[in-house]
Amino acid sequence: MTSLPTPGDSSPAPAVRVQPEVAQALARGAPVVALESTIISHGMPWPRNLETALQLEDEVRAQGAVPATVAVVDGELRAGLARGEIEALARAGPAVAKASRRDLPVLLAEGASGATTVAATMIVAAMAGIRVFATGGIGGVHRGGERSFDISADLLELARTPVAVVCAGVKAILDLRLTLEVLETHGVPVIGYGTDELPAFWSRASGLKLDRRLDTPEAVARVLHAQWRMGLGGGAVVANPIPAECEVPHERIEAVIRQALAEADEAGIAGAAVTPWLLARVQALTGGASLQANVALVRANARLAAQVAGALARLQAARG
Ligand code: PSU
Ligand code: MN
Repeated sequence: MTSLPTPGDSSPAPAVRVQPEVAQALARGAPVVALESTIISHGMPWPRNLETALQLEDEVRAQGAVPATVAVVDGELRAGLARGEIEALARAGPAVAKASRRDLPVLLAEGASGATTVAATMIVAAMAGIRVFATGGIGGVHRGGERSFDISADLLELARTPVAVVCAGVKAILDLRLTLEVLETHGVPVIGYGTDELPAFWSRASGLKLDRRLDTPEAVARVLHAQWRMGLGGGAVVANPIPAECEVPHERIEAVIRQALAEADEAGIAGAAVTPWLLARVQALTGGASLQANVALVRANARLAAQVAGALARLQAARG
């Protein structure tokens, strides 16, 4: 799991500071949904990022669940942020560190702050006891990943950490087929919510078949419950297609992605900077259209995640 004791060190391991409202919900078995913060700092421009982060919390609450936005604040792992803390992340934007698994120890040691990626949010959520998490798109295998080895740590986290990630699939800046292959290799269930195909973030369909389609939050919760009850561990992807009225035509996005990829190559962008750089470039080239779609799909994911968390809480109460 996520916290192995270090030999010879008897000091208490760093824990997650869980907001009181979140801790109370977890203690009484009520549904909680984790939300990530890289999407706030690196995924959307100010002030839309703050507006969206707060809307996501409202969406979760409207379904009767408690939101827990995750970040590292002054060297502390946090599940559940105050409004002022969310606003600080939103205002800082890309100036705040993008924190994935490998970055957490450094931030803790230095007492620094960071916006958590899908991988890091899963880790903090699992440590806090939160099982369901909503975001926009997960990281994956980049185009050309078979040569560059640029594979998001999100995929390996999904293999090891027991949190379900509700997302709108994978952005086409990535290689969707290779991403599915890596998830399959690592035994991560990928569930299409009301669809047989992997959604491609801005598009409802990608042409890539999934082997599992489920149509209700209860059905999704039953799979998660079975996975964890049998001790299989690991996470799951719940892929929820973008609302039809918000889709962006594939041809339009593809042209923009090709341009962004060529520019990134030209500029020598590498490592952790690649994903934020491409996301920002695609957003700039498509203007308001992709941002509006992005906001709509994350809100839909927050709603579905809250429903799944509710169904899971009912199952756990009934069966233990
Ligand atoms: N994909 C998106 N929007 C995002 C991200 C990915 O459509 O905001 C962010 C998430 O925080 C994700 C991270 O966990 O980028 C993946 O980065 P990398 O590819 O460097 O692992
Ligand atoms: Mn990468």
